Amino acid sequence: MTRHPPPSSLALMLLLACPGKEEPPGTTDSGEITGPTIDVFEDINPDPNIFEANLTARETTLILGGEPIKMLSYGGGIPGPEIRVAQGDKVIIHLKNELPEGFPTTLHWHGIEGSNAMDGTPVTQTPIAVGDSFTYEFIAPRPGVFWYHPHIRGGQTTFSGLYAPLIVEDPDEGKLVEMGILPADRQTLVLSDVSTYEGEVISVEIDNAMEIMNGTEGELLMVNGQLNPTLEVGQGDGVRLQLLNSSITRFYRLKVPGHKLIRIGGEGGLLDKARHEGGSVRATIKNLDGDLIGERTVSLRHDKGEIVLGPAERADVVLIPKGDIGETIQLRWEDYARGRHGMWMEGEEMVMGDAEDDGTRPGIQIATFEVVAGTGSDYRLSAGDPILEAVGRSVGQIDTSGTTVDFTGEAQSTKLQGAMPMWKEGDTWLMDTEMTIDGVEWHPEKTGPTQPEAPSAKHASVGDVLVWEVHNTTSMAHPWHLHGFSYQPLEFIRHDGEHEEHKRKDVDAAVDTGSPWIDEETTTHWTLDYDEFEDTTLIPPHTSLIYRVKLEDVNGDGGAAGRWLKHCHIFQHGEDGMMSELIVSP
Ligand SMILES: [Cu+2]
Repeated sequence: MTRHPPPSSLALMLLLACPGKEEPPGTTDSGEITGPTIDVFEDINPDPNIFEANLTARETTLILGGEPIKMLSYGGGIPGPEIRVAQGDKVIIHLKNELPEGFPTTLHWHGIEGSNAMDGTPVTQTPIAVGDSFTYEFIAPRPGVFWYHPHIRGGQTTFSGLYAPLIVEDPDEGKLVEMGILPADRQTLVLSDVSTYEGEVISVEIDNAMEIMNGTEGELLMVNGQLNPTLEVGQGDGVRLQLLNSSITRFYRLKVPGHKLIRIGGEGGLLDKARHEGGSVRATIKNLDGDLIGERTVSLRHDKGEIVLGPAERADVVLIPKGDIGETIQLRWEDYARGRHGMWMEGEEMVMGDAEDDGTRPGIQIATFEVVAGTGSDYRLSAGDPILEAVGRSVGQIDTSGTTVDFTGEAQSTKLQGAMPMWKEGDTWLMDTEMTIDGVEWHPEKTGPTQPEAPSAKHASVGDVLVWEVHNTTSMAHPWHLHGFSYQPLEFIRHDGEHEEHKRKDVDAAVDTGSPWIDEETTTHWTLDYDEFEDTTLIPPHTSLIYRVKLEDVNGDGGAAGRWLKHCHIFQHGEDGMMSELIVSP
């Protein structure tokens, strides 16, 4: 089958960011280009349980591969400054918006629970105009790796550099390091990407159906704002890597050749036990009446010991470097079969399906670990070893007392839907993108907090326990994000029969035991065999995620009530309409 590039009449235009005033970066006497000025970011509050700081959103110049790029930043640095606090601390950030005209902004504290008025979205506040300031104040109730970014023009501004980690430490971390369970060395790795044209970040706010459908992936892959940085790791010591994918679209299948990454925690803090991700899972097959009719193996589309991070996902992992002093170890981006689409002609008809290279694009080395002299420790950790259990604790399961609300099944589930209608006018093929939740596009940015509620909003009350099914009816993976509450994933259900109409490589057929799953009127079920809290989860194509969430007022101040967004975190999908809200009554 021949695949043709889309016809040029489809207006595949990149609308480049308007060139503004040029601010050439500085140069040293030797002619070397020097980087930007980075603002001081320090705790100005003497109370040890309060972190308070000033933060300015403004333009900056990042030197990437020796070339200056005009970007947006928090305080001049890419990524922005890390906020690191203890569980239960109060965070106060005085944000000044010094972005260029056309960039009103908000700060969304991704994953933070219980402070609706501080959620930083267009349904909780009027965006901060250029030149204005706003003070955010909230409690960090749960340990974990979180982050912050704007929630208005979020795709463009995040692509342009507005992202930074927010890490909430578990009270037992120090003890776990002393016990030798966690490594003493700890590094935060912020993974992001960008594409530029003539020194400026390209526009991702483009009217191009295929680009919206696939999302924009930047050509330059950065770790902590650098191309392939070298990070030192001690021989014999483990290193704890706190990972954040702040890319607007790019999925990372992280691989360290010759090593297995061991996951110890992530979005909801530390896990009971260390674990390897990836490989395959055993699943049960049910017919449409719900009767068990068999078992099969389902590939997770990445190898054991790799970590997959969709946009906005985070992980806390341990790497135990092998090798002698002076040797280097690669951290690699590998492609993940996420259902990136392509188009081609079949006879007279334009058709769409998985891109031919979906999941098979060549990998890229994104960082280098250099083995240096260690501290003399002989650090060891294996999958299955206790983490929280080593201090007599466990993640536990959500308290199910209270009213249970059932958001599962055909009538009550939330459905992620995507369509790309194509039609021919004369000799020209035209197309449009419709990314929706429950069939409706919703754009909360347009009118701010007075925006009428989303047509597909769900309603519940503080204290309710929701069992919630989010059904991805599309043929690409979407990272689902719920604001304000962390949930516990329970089960994935693949709707096998839904694949009939989609043209794809049957990537799972090779590893499924039994017949390929296309055309089968069955569902395939697999459950999580460990407890965890998350706020962003990749939902594979034609699959439902079932999770349980308690709408707890964690800070006891009524802050759980309000309008909370829920959306796909591929920014262009959310902004095209794959966004809705959960409205929580007091
Ligand atoms: Cu999406």
